[in-house]
Amino acid sequence: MMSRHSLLHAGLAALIASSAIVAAPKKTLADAKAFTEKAEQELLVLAIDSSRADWLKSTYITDDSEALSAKLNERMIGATIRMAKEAVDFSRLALTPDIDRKLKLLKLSLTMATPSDPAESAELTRIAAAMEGAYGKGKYCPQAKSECLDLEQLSKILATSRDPAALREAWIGWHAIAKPLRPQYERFVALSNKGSRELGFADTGAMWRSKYDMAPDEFAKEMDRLWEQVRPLYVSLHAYVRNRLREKYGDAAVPANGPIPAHLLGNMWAQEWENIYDLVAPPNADPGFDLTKILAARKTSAQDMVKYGEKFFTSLGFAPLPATFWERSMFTKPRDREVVCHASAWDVDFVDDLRIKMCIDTTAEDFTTIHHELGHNFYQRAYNAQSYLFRDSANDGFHEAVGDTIALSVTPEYLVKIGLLDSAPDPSKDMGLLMLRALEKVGFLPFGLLIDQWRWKVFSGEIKPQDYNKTWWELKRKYQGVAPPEERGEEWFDPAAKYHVAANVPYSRYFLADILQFQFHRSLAQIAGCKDPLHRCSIYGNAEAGKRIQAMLSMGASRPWPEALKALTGQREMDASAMVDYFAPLKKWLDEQNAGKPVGW
Ligand code: X8Z
Ligand code: ZN
Repeated sequence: MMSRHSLLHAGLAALIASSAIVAAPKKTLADAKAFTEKAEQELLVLAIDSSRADWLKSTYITDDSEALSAKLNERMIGATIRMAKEAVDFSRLALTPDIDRKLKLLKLSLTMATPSDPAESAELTRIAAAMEGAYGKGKYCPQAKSECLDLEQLSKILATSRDPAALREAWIGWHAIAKPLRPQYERFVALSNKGSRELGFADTGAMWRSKYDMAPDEFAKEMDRLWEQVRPLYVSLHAYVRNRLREKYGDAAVPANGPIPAHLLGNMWAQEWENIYDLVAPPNADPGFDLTKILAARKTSAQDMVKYGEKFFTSLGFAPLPATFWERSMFTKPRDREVVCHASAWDVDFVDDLRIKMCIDTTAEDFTTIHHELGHNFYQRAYNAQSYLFRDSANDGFHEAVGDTIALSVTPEYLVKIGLLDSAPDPSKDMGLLMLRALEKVGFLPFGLLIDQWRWKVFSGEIKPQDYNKTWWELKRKYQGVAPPEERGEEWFDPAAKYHVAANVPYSRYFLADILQFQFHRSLAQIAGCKDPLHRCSIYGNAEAGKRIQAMLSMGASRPWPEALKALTGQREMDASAMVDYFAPLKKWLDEQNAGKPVGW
């Protein structure tokens, strides 16, 4: 029989066993602060090691660089997950807003969570490194010729050839590189989902959607809302381009009211269409200049092109890039080793070790991409005084939008100012200028949306591995209105022929950036006092605009993104009306051209 005394003890013991909170010494706010500081210190060291190895792997792909980078990435991810789990201890405390936000960001900082099982964790990071490496090394070797073609060469064919057979061959040739990635991708999905679930997310897609200061489902709705704002613009452009392509390639090649064949749009993924400008240019509205030709005629080097980009930022009041940027960046494709050419911007020490990695070609397209990359670098440096967990953008769409916003200021008037153009075309050429921009920016919208539509469903299990390719093309057709150049069955794995799928980079950020950059541009043009149509406004040399950009960038991730957006634009909501306004004259013109012709697919 139990004495009263022991009964009491038994009760207490049960209580203690049922609640870890009571068993552990009570955590205080001071503990939370100390924990966060230590976590930031430790993670910074691990992240620097990981980014150094990642740089080596990306600029010199070998089995060893791949293995080392996978290992250091694994170490960093493992530590982040351990700390995110430990942070649960503080969840019942009333934390300061900063610590509360940091602990949330800790849990959200990964794009790939590894499972706690050590073998699975190692396997996942190795697969991730191997898939990116395979993409980087990808080549198409036409049997007829002895030389193999890399993505840059194949992309050049897509951009410049007007021979449907050559376009088709280059398209099919590149897409074959993704075929062997399918089993790895399938395993990657299973393992990364396992890691995400251990962290408390439904799956990896839900983890990605949780990064926007709102519930994951709400974010999906936000994407749909923005798409509905711009969809009519895309549909008008699509119909017009389809008609012009019918004139060029014939009615049999391009259907009157069906999807456009993906290999005819000037880009390997049909994601940006500016390379077919010559085929669709409004009659008599040619912008009057061709930046690619100007850069080539002047024998502009890759470094010169980057210098032009830097000069734009310094004209706004940003400090010049550090000497190490010029010493350590990779601007051109090395002749004697494999690299990941896909352009990227780095901040290796999270302070000032800024670099870009690009295989620059002397084209207008790469001129824009350079501005894009430098936008990342100037953002990274602007938030480097924040503590480690806040050294990131307001949301990832902001990171992608900064350089593009600057590139919107690359107007003819700006090119005249920097001596690349003799005189700016008069307003009669506006339709040509708008068309060129629309092919790039409006053409991109549905592509920016659909990649993660596919991946979210892959991660949630709604799309099964046996349907990977079929569902990919269903989404391409639904959103973009494009079709593959041939029947693409499940023997292919076309999604991984796109860098961000093979390298596991979330893509919704580019859709957001496409919209945000016009919102930023409209506000900045107003701050700079520009009274011209938006597409003729450049903020080059405007200190006031520079200050407002700096104010937003220097906040890093310290506050929810609506506050950062407000700092620059005064608005707290992402809003596509700036983009719609920018292209309004073109939309009117397109609809006139499309009158009486089929629209949609
Ligand atoms: O990946 C990029 C940048 C690096 S963050 C070059 N972009 C997307 C792509 O190439 O698919 C920029 C536009 C969209
Ligand atoms: Zn980017």
